[in-house]
Amino acid sequence: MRQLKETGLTKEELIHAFKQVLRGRRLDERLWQLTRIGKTSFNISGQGAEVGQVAMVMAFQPEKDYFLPYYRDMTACLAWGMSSKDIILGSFGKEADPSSHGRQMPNHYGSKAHHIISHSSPVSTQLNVATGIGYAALLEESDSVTVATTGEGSFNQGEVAEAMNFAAIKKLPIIFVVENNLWAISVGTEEQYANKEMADRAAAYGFEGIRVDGMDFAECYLTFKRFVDQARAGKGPGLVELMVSRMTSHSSDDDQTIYRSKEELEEMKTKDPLAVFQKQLLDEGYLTQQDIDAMELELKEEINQATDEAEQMPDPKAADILTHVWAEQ
Ligand SMILES: Cc1ncc(C[n+]2csc(CCOP(=O)(O)OP(=O)(O)O)c2C)c(N)n1
Repeated sequence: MRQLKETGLTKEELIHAFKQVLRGRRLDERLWQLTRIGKTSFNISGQGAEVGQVAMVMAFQPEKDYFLPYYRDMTACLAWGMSSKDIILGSFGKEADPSSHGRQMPNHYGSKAHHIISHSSPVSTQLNVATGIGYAALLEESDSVTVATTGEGSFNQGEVAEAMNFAAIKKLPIIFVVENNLWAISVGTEEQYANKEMADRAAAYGFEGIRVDGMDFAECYLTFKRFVDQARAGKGPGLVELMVSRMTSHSSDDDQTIYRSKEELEEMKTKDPLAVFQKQLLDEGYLTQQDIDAMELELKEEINQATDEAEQMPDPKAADILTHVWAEQ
């Protein structure tokens, strides 16, 4: 694993990165609790992908770049600028939910203020929208870069080929990201694809693809930084395959112990990216256990307050259900 000093990031930036990872994990745990006690209807979780997601976001400039996340990207959306309360408002489906004012399913993150574009439920369609945004950047001579994420199962959708091909032809400033957690609901990789790596597919379109270990913060950050710099300089798209794990069931509606072996689930616990990143920061002298305890306390208070405030906000009115669904003319 690469050392954190290789990133060139300051101590403050690395501590900030860890806090975003921890915030993502603790907030997701809260979202699960809310489904279990019947206060919310659904959760789909990015536990096991947080370190790769934060490293990815730190290579972009959220004030000018565009992010098209998929449903496991809560931690990435927090790192991009959304707040814990923004996320919980979406889980409760409140009118103040910035993603869709409670019209969409939870976990379909969006925030106009933050250049985060909410995705449709048919998987991977956000990649084509990203290509459109990248094409607009080219026509407008803007130096913004667009990033779109998806899962490895979803990466087999036909429209992904169209998005990547057009992006390559026009040398669009887009980073395509596959978060490969080895499972598409209950379907393992041997039934999803026959090529070795998802990253290999980029070469077929004429651009570079690379696979990175989503537990290695420095490697992820430096890879994204290189791709983003290239894209911003007009050198075209890149593909990053982030190897992550799915530490939970697919969603709050299934039970992964039915289709994953006990051994696999036990082994995964030893590869928790939060624990790995925390240990690295302790070992390399960026944090003490005391710092982490204080951060835990602060996040607990933040998440408790965000939950209470979000729960008390008004629900959407039935009579207004068709507003915010289409663009106003
Ligand atoms: C076009 C389409 N087909 C099927 C589904 C149902 N579906 C939702 S998530 C999912 C699995 C996606 O797996 P993967 O891309 O590996 O992402 P992961 O959930 O593992 O992160 C499926 C089949 C859908 N939403 N859209």
